[in-house]
Amino acid sequence: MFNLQRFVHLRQNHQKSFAVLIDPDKASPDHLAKLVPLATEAGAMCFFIGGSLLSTQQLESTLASMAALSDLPLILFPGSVQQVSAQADAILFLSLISGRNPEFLIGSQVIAAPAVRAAGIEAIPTGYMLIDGGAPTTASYISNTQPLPGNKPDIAACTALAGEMLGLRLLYLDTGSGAPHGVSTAIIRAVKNTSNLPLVVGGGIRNAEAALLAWKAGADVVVVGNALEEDPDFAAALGMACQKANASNTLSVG
Ligand code: 1GP
Repeated sequence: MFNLQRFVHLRQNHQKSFAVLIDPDKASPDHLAKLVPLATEAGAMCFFIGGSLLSTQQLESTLASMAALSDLPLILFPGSVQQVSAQADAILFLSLISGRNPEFLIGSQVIAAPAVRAAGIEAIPTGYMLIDGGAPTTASYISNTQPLPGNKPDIAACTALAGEMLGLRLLYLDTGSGAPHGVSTAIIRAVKNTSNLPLVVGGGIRNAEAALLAWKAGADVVVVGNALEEDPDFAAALGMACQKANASNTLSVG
């Protein structure tokens, strides 16, 4: 199944899942050897790999190590045009629709498109929305964009709808890696009620309760990076929380 279809399938079937974000700068071989099998075992749907600012040249070696440790899809989550690799299965082909910086709306995509085609990987057209999570993040600083206000669900909903009308296929709401707060449930709910696209939510999710709140508000996929960098064993708790979310969903849907 193509990777986009896996996200669509979750949304259509009211199922929840999670993705693990790997920042190649922080991914030592020892860390990967611990986290990747734990996340796979815990039921993660895929790995996202990338970062707003990569200061080492470890993307290729990280992908190679991960492919040897897990059969889960490796999906690039690029912070720049350099983060394209044929070793990945797919790339979130992001347009930063919360911002007004043309480089991240279309400029970088023009430069990266031939590299993605040459790599032969699936491009998943993704409306990426940075939401204010209580402090500036590397993502907002590097992209030179202002995040959407954290308390304006209506702006988030209209932005998501515009992204859908422009033909994007996936929405990603993100307060940015390490943000003090995650995306508010009001924003998740507003976007979910407005758009039919699969909904990915990340940034600042540090425990199972926060993940459950995001799923309950409407996230189809929750992304966790920092919390698993600090404690790979959190993967098991996240997997159990996801099973719980799916069980209660089945009850409410059925
Ligand atoms: C960031 O959504 C991801 O782009 C994950 O954020 O590292 O805060 O979990 P954290």
